[in-house]
Amino acid sequence: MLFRNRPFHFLFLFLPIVLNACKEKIPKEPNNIQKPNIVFIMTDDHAAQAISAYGHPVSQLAPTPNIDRIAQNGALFKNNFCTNSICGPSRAVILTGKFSHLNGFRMNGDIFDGSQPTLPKYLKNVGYQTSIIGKWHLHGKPEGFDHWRILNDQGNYYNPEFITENDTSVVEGYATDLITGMSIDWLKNRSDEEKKKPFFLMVHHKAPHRNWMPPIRHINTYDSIQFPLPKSYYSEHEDQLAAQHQLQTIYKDMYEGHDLKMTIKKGSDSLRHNPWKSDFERMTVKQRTDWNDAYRTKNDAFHEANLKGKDLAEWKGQRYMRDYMGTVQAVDEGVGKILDYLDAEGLTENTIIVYTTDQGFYLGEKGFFDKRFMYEESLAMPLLIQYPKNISKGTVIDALTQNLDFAPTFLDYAGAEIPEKMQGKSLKPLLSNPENNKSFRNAIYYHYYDFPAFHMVKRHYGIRTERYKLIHFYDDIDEWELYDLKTDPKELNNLYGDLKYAEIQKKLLIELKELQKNYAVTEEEFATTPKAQVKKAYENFARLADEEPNSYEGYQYLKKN
Ligand code: SGN
Ligand code: CA
Repeated sequence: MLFRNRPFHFLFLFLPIVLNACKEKIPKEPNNIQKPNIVFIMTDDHAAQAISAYGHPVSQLAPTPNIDRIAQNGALFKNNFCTNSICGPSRAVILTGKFSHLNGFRMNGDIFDGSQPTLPKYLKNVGYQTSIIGKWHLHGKPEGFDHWRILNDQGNYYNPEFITENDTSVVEGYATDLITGMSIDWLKNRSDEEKKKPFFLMVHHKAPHRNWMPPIRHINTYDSIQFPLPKSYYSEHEDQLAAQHQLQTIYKDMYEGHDLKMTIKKGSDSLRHNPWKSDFERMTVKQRTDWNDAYRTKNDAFHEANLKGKDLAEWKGQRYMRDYMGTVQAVDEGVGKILDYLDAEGLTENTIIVYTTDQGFYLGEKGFFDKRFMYEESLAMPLLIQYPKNISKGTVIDALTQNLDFAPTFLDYAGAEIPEKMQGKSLKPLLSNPENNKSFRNAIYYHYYDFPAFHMVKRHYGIRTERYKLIHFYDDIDEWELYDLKTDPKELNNLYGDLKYAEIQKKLLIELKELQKNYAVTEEEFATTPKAQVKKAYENFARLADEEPNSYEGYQYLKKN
């Protein structure tokens, strides 16, 4: 597990760690207003394209009626974005209200400095009872929580290990159902004394993260659905050098056993390339039998069909979508259970309920799975919030918002002071009056660092305004990309250097510099990786794929270079 999540951790020791955040003081405040409870439900890698409230065609074939309830009862954010599209960093931004370069957690594998002021600590100080259940992934013990029960590292879909203050133990069951159950139990078991306090509960699912293992009850749910694959499924990434070098193309880089659950031959349940066996070996005999029974017929049909070329690539896309949507279904059911519980207990009126995910995700756009790029699908972060006291039903927010804004928002609702060092803005004024959309924010800033690492997406930073996006890939290569999201929403046409856009390009560059200045980004943030290390990383991935001729992570790149 360690290797999977931090394969090149040792490469980054040269990066400076910014720890100035620790100096801040957390103010004490009187608890004199009726503070709302907060239930913050966050999944891992849930694309907006797979939430029916967002209206994407794919999601209409696999609707999420319970998640949608939150948008119906409250607000849906159409332009919410992360600052750094990867798990740990997004979580660190949410906890601190600061960009990665100030909270010190730039990429997976970093260690979160838990001594710095965080949202749960601030909330605790104004009288909240705080709890986190599920994925943590920041390494080290959660601080500022009265109660925590976290998944070990990335966590597993079946019979995951949970860590508490006292021990680490395997809990039998399906992760999404377990996390939902534990969250409701925590709410139920609050003592009378505790019930006098408002609560802040973070429900953090593993799903729908790779390797997309649905609960048994949903393995076959979408078998008869043909999901439309994006037009860009076979994109060759013209004028997009970093995209040409990535290793997250569904039909090239997915492991056929581990990711796609393909078997070695007809009649067999043995998986093809499966470098991380523990995901399957940890199942009970009964789970494994039910699992095999659910996949066998469709795997055998695949062998019968003897698909090649594009037919095979499309089959892989369908298998991916069906498994992904199966994991999403369990999340949606879990959200429904939590909403029902709050309704039944009469808690809905005074509870802010949030549904979000740590960053966006690709469902075949540009051929991709995973995230990391500043392109729309992975930059976007679904966000739905209900709070009947303050948010009108069916509110739609168009303003440019970010995960950076979550902590200030909750503190604002809790009646606490928003610390000056937090870099986000409270969303409360937007939620109570969406007319404030226009003046909220002109542009957002983004910076991704996790290279070389899984999927080999090069470091980059950039700016996105309502209409344009400018990106600079500065590590290993030195390439700029410019998109006009109005004429090219799928970002297939890189306009950088196009004379017609010269003025816009110039203006964006100035705005980008301005953002960096305002957000206190220093030169140190643009460290690059020595070529030899990059090469070694590609070789490493090629070796991983070597065991299987049909999946060739790393090969495409090595052939070209
Ligand atoms: C694992 C996944 C990668 C994924 C990273 C980061 N491989 O390493 O595909 O990009 O996590 O994901 S897996 O086969 O081990 O699942 S993150 O959400 O934690 O940032
Ligand atoms: Ca994630």
